[in-house]
Amino acid sequence: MRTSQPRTIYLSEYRVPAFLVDHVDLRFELFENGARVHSTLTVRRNPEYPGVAEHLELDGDSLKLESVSLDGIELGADRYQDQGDKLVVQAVPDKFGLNVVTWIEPQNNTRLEGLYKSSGMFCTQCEAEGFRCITFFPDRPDVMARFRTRVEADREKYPVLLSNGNDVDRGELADGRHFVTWEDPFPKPCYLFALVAGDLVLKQDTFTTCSGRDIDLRIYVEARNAAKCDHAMDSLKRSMRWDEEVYGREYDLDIFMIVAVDDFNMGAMENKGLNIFNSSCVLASPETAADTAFQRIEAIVAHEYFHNWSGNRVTCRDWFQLSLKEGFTVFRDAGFSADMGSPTVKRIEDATLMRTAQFAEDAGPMSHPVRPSSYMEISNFYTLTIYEKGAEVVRMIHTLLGPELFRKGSDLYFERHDGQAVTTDDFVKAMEDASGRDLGQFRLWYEQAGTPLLTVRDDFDSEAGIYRLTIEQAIPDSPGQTSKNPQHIPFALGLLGADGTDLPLRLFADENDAPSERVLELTAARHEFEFHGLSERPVPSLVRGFSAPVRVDYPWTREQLIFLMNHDGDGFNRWDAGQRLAVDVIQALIRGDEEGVDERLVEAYRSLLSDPSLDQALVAKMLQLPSEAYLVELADSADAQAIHGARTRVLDCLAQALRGELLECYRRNGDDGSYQLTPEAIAARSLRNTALSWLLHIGDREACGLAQTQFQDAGNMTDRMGALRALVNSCFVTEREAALNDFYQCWQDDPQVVEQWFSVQAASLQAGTLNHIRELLAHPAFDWKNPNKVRSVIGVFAGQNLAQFHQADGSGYIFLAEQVCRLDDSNPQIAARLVSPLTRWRKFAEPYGGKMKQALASVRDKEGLSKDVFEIVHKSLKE
Ligand code: B3K
Ligand code: ZN
Repeated sequence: MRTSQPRTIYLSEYRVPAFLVDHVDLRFELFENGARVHSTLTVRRNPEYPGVAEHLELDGDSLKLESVSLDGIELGADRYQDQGDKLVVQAVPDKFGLNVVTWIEPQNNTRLEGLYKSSGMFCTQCEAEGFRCITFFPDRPDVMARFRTRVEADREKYPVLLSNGNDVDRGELADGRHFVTWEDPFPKPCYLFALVAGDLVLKQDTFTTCSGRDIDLRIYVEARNAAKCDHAMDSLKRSMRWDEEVYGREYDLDIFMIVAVDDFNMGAMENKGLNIFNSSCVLASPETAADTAFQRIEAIVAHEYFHNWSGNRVTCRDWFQLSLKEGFTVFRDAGFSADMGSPTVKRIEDATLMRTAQFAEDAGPMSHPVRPSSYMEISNFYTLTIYEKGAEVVRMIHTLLGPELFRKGSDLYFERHDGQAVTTDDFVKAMEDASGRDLGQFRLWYEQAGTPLLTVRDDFDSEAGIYRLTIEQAIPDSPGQTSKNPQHIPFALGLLGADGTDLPLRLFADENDAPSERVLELTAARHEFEFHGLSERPVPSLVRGFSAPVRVDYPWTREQLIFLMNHDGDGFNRWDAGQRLAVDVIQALIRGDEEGVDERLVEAYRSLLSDPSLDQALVAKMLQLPSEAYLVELADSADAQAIHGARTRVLDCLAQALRGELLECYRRNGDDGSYQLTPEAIAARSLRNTALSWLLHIGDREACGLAQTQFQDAGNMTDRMGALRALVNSCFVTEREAALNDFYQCWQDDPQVVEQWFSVQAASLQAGTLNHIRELLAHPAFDWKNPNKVRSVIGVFAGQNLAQFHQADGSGYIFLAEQVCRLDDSNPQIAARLVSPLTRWRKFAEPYGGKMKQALASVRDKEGLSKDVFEIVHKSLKE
């Protein structure tokens, strides 16, 4: 067990830095057995610091200190203390140059923070606190400096040497070594520093900015991936244009670089001018990547690019403000993706992620506000709350202000704070100042955790023609927060007449030209709204477009839901009505209230399948049954096997009843041989693969033949994987084994495809048994040091395979606890991510909950537990 508890850091303890660094001069000598880092800092006292700091304190982690010099004079050991995590230089003058030389071992760095090696190349990851693993430095985002970086390495092994900014010098050195010097003219916090050294090929393009400057765009990859860069490059160019058009933001350096690395803890990183990407988030070809991967790549390339303004030019004052850059940038990338594809589908995907995973986080032991007030390990706070709820909060500001005033606000924000490190409050203030709106109460969205619950009730006075809607809001308690205040919630509403059209929403009897949709602003615990001049009781369409990240409790009847599915003018709410209907049917089966599957659900799905005149992108989404994870989230005390059983029964029933329609849908959406990424083409692939999977789910022989043919002949990975997934989840054992073997034989040299091969098995009800998962861990292609492999087997099994993970004997939990402990030693960030399914133990019924808790306790008791896992496990076990 850990002997000391890690320290908690509080927002209330924030103080401006005592010293500022104007300039950083770095020299890296890279060798096979380590790297020597020479750092020269130009330091001065911060005039805004209250009081006088005698000593300079720099952060460090796992560094071997070789020397310290002040203004060119080497300091004796009596002038400084190397405390491991701090270097304290005593009695420093007001202004000075400090030179520090450290030795590090990138080749042994398995945490993948700081400087490390991946597939033979050197690369870095500094956010949030990785720079301190490279050299001693004030590692906090409000210290912004200009960096000059010289990289020296063996020329043959590392022909490409990169860092931030522009390359200003290069040359040969003795012993077959060479160097390149990079200079970044923009002051930046050290978390945006990056370095890459490797044997990489370059894919190049140009972008001409709105002011006519030519930007040199470069994607660096290993030679074997040279043919997989086109989609990322196109996405980058589209992002650059979009940010100019929608936000008026022009790129500011002459070069923009992206590098793909195989071993990476997360998706990608927005280092200034030198984005580093997880290979799986940048490389794609139609043969090797599915539609979802293409869309993810487009979104992540855009996200990292957009950070150049929202994050880099204007950065965070401290890590409590993380959502300042992440929430805003997710909001920006969501707008981009909506514009590039189907806005309704994008909204459905975002709302699904919120309602399934973020609401769960918000109701669990790690629940925290969008601007947290304390943390132990900042890496644990790169959460759905910071990113996705943070984006929803910005989206609500956009809804309240309207697009023009929002744009005025973002212009003001960028102009006012360019080159600064600021807070979420500064962001809201800019929005207020530009719009004249008071967002005082709205700020509670940043301060209060928990998902508001809106209880909506209505009645209709047929004589007076008045429809009354009462809305009450309540925000549940969360760790450290009780008795919360009502929040300012934009509530988009429509009312449908019996003919399915939107009725005018008259707030007073003689209101002319009343709109057919209104955004009601909720600010109190209870509101009552009256709508006049109605001749019939309307069907309400509530929180259209998921206008706020809230839960809604309204006593919908199944008739109303079917009506909304067919008629709601808001595409999102049509989808939502279908989801609510399916949830209602599944929950009735779980409770045992109903014997069989309601015929009306079957008929609703029959109409979806049979009417090609409907928006097929929306239909493709509507056909997806609510996920097991969502059903868990909706349950008070989740019985994993009962949830799985009921959902499976509904799927069986739909597939049996709609066999003819499914075969017809499959044929109608056949592959025309071209691979396009339009919403229509994506929908067609989704529809044919959904049809196939449903038919294989009920063991349909004819469909098994179709799947085998599709698997063999597919011209793209979406269809090949669709067929493989259907086979792997089916009862056709021989066919499934043959397809899995075939697939591996064909793609074993492509790590990104092998990851998909692992995932499809780890998620499978048939193939994903615990024994099989253990076999996958022993497979030669599995690699404990590669986060993508770990996620594709262990992460998928524990996070997506409800029925196999939640075994009543607790074997799935014990397995996960073992793997978390194993990974905790080599890569704590990944271990802390993986443990999360166990933290939800309170949500599950017995015997699951109790056994999950036991497994969690076994992780808590591990020797030398990392700070990352410590924080999560202790918070989850707290009474
Ligand atoms: N800013 C990075 C995430 C860094 C995570 C550090 N543990 C990627 C992004 O959100 O764009
Ligand atoms: Zn980001």
